[in-house]
Amino acid sequence: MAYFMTESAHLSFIHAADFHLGSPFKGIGRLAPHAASFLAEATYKAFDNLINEAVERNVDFVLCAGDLLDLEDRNLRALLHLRRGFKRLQEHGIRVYVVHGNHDPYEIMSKSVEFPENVFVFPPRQEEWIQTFGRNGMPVSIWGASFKKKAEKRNLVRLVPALSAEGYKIGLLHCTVGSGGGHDPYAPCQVSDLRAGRCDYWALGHIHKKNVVSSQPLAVYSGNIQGRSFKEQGPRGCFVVEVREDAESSCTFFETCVVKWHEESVDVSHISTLAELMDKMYERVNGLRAASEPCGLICRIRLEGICSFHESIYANDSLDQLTEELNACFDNQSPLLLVAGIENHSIPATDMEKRKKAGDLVSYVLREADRLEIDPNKLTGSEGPLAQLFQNRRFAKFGIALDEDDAKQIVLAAQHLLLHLLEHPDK
Ligand SMILES: [Mn+2]
Repeated sequence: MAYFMTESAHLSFIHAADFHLGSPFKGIGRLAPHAASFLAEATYKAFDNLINEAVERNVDFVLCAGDLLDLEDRNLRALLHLRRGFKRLQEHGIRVYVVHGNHDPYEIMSKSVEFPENVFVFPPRQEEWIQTFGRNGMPVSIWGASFKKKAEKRNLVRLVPALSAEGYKIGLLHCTVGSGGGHDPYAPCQVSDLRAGRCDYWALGHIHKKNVVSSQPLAVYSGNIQGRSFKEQGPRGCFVVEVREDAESSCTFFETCVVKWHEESVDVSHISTLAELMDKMYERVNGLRAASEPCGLICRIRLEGICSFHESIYANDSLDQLTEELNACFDNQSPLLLVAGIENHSIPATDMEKRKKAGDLVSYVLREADRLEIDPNKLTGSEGPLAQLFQNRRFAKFGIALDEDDAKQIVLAAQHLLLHLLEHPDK
């Protein structure tokens, strides 16, 4: 396929970030060999897609906004693959500008790899703008600053050189704008800093979800090129930016990922058996698979609604067996389809209010559960029923906190399970 530059564009470049080359996928448990090998290649293939796109579009340069790989993994293949991709760009006369982030800090990266000559890596302190030109001779100035170490505390935006720069100005940074939404708040800054920062385009990395932080000037997170867990659902890729002679710019997203993560809700209200549920899930997953092609899909199913066959869901690890069966239906298919699990959030059809009034032991227990004070802090505190889980060091790493709604859901699910166990002690 050939791409043609918009006629009026005097400059075009790709902005990408957070490749995390070679890093593992999370939250999918044990995998069949074909799935495991496909996923082991996913970040590399997404990176190859990015390089192909740059070559086909014949852009002027590629901006890489940090976390190109996870140095913690000490993955030599990832380093070599990165260098090979950049060499391919060199063969096509495409320049590369790089800053390093918390996963590939400058101090370690600069000792680990020698990039080809078309690659310019911004050090942690860059005093001057780098001058270059677009294809039609349009002057461009680029400035960036790498993380020196993992925990970068500086507000890097404030380091923009005070000296004036020529032409279209680009800032390249790995940083946290605002609160960071759950990412480590390294290199913190505010939108107001970016606005004051004398750039026409801020190419940002670190936040994995694509986001246009500001439109005037343009400040953009391109997101990561390949999602690696259910926290990173949907399409992943980068932006191609085209700039007109009057410095007016447009940015277009394109996908690079080879597999997408997706959680699908299935309403069980109009289903009465596990076999019907199986058919409905198959149909739904098959539709999702077709829609995401040529990209693969890792999905998780969330059962919702009022369920008339709750008993069978609890019995004999039904959900694990349904998951296995679904995966068997799509086994060895290309592109990859993987059902990572089925989560039950449905409510049993039993009339709980009526059941609570029956006057027997079960109804007494259910009423006692109703009287529980639902305070998330008490549930997770040192005396609470979830204390052991929340004090576990490995669990604590995930930084999960319960709000009141979560606490209510947990108590409600416990009531349903309790009802099931008391009425069917043999299952
Ligand atoms: Mn980062």
